[in-house]
Amino acid sequence: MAKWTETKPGEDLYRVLAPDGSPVDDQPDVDDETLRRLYETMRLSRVYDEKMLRLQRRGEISILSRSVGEEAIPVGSVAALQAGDWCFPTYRQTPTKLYWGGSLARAVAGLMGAEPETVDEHLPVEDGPPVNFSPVYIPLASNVPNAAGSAMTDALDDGDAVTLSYIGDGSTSEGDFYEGLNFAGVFDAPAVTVVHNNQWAISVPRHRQTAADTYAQKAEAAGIPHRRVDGNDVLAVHEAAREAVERARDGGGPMLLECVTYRVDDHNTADDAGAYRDDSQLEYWRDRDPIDRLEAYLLAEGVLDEAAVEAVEADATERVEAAVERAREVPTSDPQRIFDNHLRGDSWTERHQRAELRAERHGDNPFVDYTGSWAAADDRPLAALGGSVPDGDATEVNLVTAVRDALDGELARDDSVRLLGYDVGPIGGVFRATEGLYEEYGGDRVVDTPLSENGILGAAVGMAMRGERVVPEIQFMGFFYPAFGQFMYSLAKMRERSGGAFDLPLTVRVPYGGGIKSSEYHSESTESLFVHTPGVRVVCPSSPAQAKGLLAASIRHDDPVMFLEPKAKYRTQTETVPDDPYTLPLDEPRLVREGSDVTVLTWGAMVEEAVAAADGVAADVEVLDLRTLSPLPVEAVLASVKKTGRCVVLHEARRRVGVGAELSALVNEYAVDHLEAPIKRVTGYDVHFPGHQTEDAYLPDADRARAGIEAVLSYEY
Ligand SMILES: Cc1ncc(C[n+]2csc(CCOP(=O)(O)OP(=O)(O)O)c2C)c(N)n1
Ligand SMILES: [Mg+2]
Repeated sequence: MAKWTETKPGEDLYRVLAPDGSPVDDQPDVDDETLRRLYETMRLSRVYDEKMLRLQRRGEISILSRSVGEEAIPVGSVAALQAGDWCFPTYRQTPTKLYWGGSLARAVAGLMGAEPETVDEHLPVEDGPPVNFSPVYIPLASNVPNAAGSAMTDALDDGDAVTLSYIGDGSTSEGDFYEGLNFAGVFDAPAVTVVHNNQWAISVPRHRQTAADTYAQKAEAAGIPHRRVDGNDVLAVHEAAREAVERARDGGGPMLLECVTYRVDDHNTADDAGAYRDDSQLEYWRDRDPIDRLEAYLLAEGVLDEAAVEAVEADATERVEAAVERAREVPTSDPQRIFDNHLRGDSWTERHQRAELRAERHGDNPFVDYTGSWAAADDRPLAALGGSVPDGDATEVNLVTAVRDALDGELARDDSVRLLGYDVGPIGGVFRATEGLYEEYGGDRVVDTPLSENGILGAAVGMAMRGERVVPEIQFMGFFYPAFGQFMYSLAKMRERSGGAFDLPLTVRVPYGGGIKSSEYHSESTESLFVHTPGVRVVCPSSPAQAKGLLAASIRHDDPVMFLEPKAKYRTQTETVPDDPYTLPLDEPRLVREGSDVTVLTWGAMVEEAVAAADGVAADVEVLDLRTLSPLPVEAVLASVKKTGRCVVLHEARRRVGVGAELSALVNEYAVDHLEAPIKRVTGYDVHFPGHQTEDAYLPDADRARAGIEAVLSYEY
């Protein structure tokens, strides 16, 4: 197999110390205390990495990515921050947290696979680092849009924090990188992005990553100034980062630094670089080791002597050994921890699955509803669920106006509420759901963004991490797909992966569904993709009064919510809606119509069709508007079906592996004894949403719903 060879970096890099440790020009402008701290942190990181490798070889920790030979980049740059700033590292920048006094024992316990909650319990954080750290990012480049959002918060709120993020050379090929830079550029946000260029991305070298001369020049396209730095010279990295950070803090906007080093190590402990890399360069790079370089300078300048150097090493070794001992004392995580920090509240699903996990270990009957009976869990009658729309002054409005009024109400009552999206500003949204709000609240609260669904979600996550209550809009559900990266990696997972440290009080508004004779991709119903994902609540209103109360409740909730608006109903229905803000309870369905012969489970635009169908059959039809699709209101569903013995699920989305399939499976597992007929799904077909001439053939309506209800009613075993 041919092995790759990479070129040595050019001489255009900014450098303070020559490889032998002598100053290139003037004496560096760094005080002795900082010099010592830079040196001590790099040494600590090196000792830690060596120890972790030994633990990995012994099977005490799983896979490990080290920073050996590359310490100058994270250490030099993070040292440019000050208390209150923000740092978004990847797996390659462990030393960032070490510089700011992050706990070694917690880092080791994490590598040992302890769940974050167990670590918190047994190794509590006494004083967190004065710099704020996001969780370490594993999905490449996904931190960059979140960091942009964090920095946008300061740009929009006149804050004075600076946000620093890191990205590997290979990861600059990901869309998230450019989307994040572009947002930071447009909002002139105080974001400093460090490209940690170690010239390899696992086995792939630079020339397969880009045809550009440098990684730095990628910032050019986003209008962001950039600089290339010798990444093995911690003082050069530090000085360049300090300038960039100061500039950003002073309102100068974002900057990108490309710090060039070389990965002298394998990519991680599962990798063998010798298999694809010509190792002839290793000697050159080992001669340029960043710790040796700074050490030579410090010895020459008398900042440290030989005894002090030895003491630094001894101290690092002692600290790492002590941390390993403490981490070993953290007990193995309780399996129940896997359920922690997904959604707030007491859902049937979580309660049931927690109990199931416990019971399976004891060999209990797997068909048991482990939550106990409906009556035991909640003895309210179905009719009492879902809350009620309050009395008071009210106006007849359509659904899109109700959405707008809810947004208006929340913007007025809470300064941390901010709308974000494409066309949400002066034009008021393509459906006019934000009409007049830009004029009322200004462009810093009703924020038009670049055209990038993934960027919108990524920035919204970063803002939410900073405590903003963000309401991003994705223009059409059919154009949500580019945002799935941020949806899965950050939005749905941030609370869980941070052990509950970060809430994301985000409500993503997404107009969904067909029936408006639109063009391709403008009519999708992808709710099952969201419902399949843990960590997000999915809410879908069916009428103006429902939309206003549920949207306000979603915005006030601390979990991320996907708020699906049935756009076919935006202007076709009106209802008397209270003028003042109000909320309706999430996670509870609404009994639209009480009946005893058959249950129709439905939501959103299909509720109206279900009611029309029910009016047309000679039977007592119960219609449940589920309203929250994740977590599903399972108890109410089971209670209704147990009462009627028959069930139809009506939804607009495709059938296969849809929410109807899940409901059908739940009824089958926990209420099959009560069923007098198979469960019938009346849904869209398993095709791509058709063109507008044929959309009526695809979409379920009252007639198809009625046929389904009659089929179930007349079924005989
Ligand atoms: C989105 C995504 N794709 C793939 C991976 C698997 N992966 C982990 S590290 C890596 C290479 C990253 O290279 P680079 O950006 O240069 O960073 P380095 O590891 O060299 O610091 C890959 C492909 C991942 N973590 N995330
Ligand atoms: Mg790399």
